[in-house]
Amino acid sequence: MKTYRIGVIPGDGIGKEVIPEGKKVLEAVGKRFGLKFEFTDFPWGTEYYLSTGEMMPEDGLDTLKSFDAILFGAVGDPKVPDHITLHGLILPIRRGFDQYACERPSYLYAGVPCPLVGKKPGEIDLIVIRENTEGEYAPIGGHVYLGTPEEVAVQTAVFTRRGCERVIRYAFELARKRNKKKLVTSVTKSNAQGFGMVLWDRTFREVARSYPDIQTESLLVDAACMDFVRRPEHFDVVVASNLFGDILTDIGAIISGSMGLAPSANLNPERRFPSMFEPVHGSAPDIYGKGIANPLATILSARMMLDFLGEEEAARLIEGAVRKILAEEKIRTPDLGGKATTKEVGDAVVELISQTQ
Ligand code: GGG
Repeated sequence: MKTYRIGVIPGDGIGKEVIPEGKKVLEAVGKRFGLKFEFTDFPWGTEYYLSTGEMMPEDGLDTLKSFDAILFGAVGDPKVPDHITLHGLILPIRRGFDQYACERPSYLYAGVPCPLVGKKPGEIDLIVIRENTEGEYAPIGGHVYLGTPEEVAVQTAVFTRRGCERVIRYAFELARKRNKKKLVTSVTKSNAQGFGMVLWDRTFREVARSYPDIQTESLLVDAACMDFVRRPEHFDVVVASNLFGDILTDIGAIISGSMGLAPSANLNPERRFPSMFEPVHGSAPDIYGKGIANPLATILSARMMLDFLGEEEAARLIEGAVRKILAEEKIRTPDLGGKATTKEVGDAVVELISQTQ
């Protein structure tokens, strides 16, 4: 029996509620395909920080290195400032394991209410590739005269030719593989950010020359946000910096029905390190503890994990079960207008997976 070792970090808030559903679904699909998932849970996150002073142990990356993949929930808790929790857990993993390509698909499933008028199922079908290791998230900067009227804060965005080139190339390869509109849209704000983002734009044009079969366009981020709402059906593969990719994918999630349906894959495409799979949503302290968080973003992230591990058939089974549940419009959490609990939705996916011939 093929065994996959999965490091699991539920993290904070609803991360702790949705991750058990993701594991449950992986186990169910494993039974169907003769796959064994050995899960190792790590209690890292804000509670861990409050008792130890760090979000994860110093040797956390060494511990995770030997796993085949990482399943991550969410990070963030009102008890601790977000920049501490984010920079203490998730960002060091993304950077430390060189997970430079973050795939974030947005798809409008049948049965899911769309806030945009007149959109049909499948009409929104785009994928944002978010640069995941540098850009505006680089931990470079500082304060002087902290807390005084003279306080100064400097925050530096980092764009390297290598960093831009590899993520842009990844986007082009994906557009070829998807074989849909064969369009790659690059998003920057190079009229204002005249150094780093000009380097990005130039690199985009250079890489594009190697892909004559793929159409290209470059948009400023404000225009891209507008078009995500006005004509999302236009897009295929979108490649953007760390911050812009993050912002665009919240729009992508909400126009396709809910943050609770948006999965992501933080990939080290060369497979030198484990890749990490997580819902796009955060820890949602406003609903944590009610048992109503939508687990489908996590379940679809588990599906992306299986795809990356080469278990395409198992991945398709999860995708099919999710599609069916959404299309039936019966069992759904409140974000989609239903009354089901997190566990009930997870159970429904498991049941479908177990029954499907
Ligand atoms: N599951 C993703 C998560 O916990 N996100 C919290 C967050 O605010 N992340 C910021 C980011 O990914 O840039």
